Amino acid sequence: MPHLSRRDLLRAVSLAPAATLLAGRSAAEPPAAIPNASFNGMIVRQHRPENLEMPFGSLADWKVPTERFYVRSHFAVPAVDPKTFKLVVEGHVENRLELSLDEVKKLAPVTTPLTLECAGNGRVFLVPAARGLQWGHGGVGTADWTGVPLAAVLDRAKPRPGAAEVVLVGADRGAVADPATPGPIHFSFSQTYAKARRPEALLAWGMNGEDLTPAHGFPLRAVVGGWYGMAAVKWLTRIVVVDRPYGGYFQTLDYAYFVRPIGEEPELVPVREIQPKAVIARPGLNEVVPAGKAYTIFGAAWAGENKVARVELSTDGGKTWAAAHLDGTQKPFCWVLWRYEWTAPVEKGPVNLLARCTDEKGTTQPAERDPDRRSYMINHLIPVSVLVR
Ligand SMILES: Nc1nc2c(c(=O)[nH]1)N[C@H]1C(S)=C(S)[C@@H](COP(=O)(O)O)O[C@H]1N2
Ligand SMILES: [Mo]
Repeated sequence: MPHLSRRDLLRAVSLAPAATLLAGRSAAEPPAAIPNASFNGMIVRQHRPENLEMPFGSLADWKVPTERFYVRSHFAVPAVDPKTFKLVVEGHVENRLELSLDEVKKLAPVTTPLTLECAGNGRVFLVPAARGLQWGHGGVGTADWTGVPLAAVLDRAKPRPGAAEVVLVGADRGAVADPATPGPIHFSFSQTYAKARRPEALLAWGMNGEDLTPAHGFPLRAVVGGWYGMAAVKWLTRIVVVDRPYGGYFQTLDYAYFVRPIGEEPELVPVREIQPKAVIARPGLNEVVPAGKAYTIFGAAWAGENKVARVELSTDGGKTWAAAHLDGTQKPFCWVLWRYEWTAPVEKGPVNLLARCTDEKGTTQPAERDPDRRSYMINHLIPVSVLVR
């Protein structure tokens, strides 16, 4: 199995910007060399099933090309034949449906960019270490999605009064060891009925202008703008409308976190809305930055269902903050690229950089990790230490 150690990778992504800097180019340009051609420079977090991360230091454009878009799959990719494909819509509905792929595609298609982030993105930074795939910052990406609003399919199925949630079921299946399932189960996750009716809840067959690839859910998947990735069920073949909260494995025993209703015991609820977060793409960890010289700090920020109101940078480990410049492309449910023109100090030594995102509602990133979030929704401030030399 092709293998790239974390250290090799950090070296590859951190040396390249330094080299471009010396050549007089902006540090905001991506590293020229992509390591490990067989996986297109992706970090292999797991080989089977395939789980791939985009090295965040290679972030180049607002849209991530499909072959650079992270892959998060719990089970092997199922074979779904587009010719015999049926999307079944059932449960708490008047009209049980069985739609062919062509019938789905005929329902008022739209193309829109949406950012998808895995709820475990950034897990490698948790202290103490948490179970699960050890994602760095690259379990996130923005792509164009072509599909139909889930609401259009629901309308045809005519949900009955009292519809509470919409369960999406993938064709993939397997047994999970920890905590153990009673046998093989399908991947499934629900949306609230209100979210399922919103225009950013899509059933997509296209990604970046082409058919979905097998890894990203061919032939049909959900993409749910503003919600963490686990709601974006791939290889979608079944939709079940239910009249009560869904108790599926993945949203009770897996992607769930604690809330504390006042005066009550901590209670597990499903992970849903993406939290605000800014991530520095360049410089990379331990990158050498020339003393007294200009350096463009560059990254992305996103805030789920809310707009990114501002991104701030601290070059003194969080004592003082200054506004970063937000790039022109700002769309609902999408990340925004940002840059900060920094003059590195003349004194040599390590410097801690921090980026912080605040959304339009005034919610900002927490300085400390909240353990009630278990191993999900990771958006506390994570410093990037660089060497000024
Ligand atoms: N059927 C199915 N859908 C799934 C998953 C899965 O394992 N099976 N993983 C989910 C998770 S946790 C994430 S983060 C996104 C990742 O989508 P991507 O692989 O296209 O980036 O798919 C979601 N949809
Ligand atoms: Mo995920």
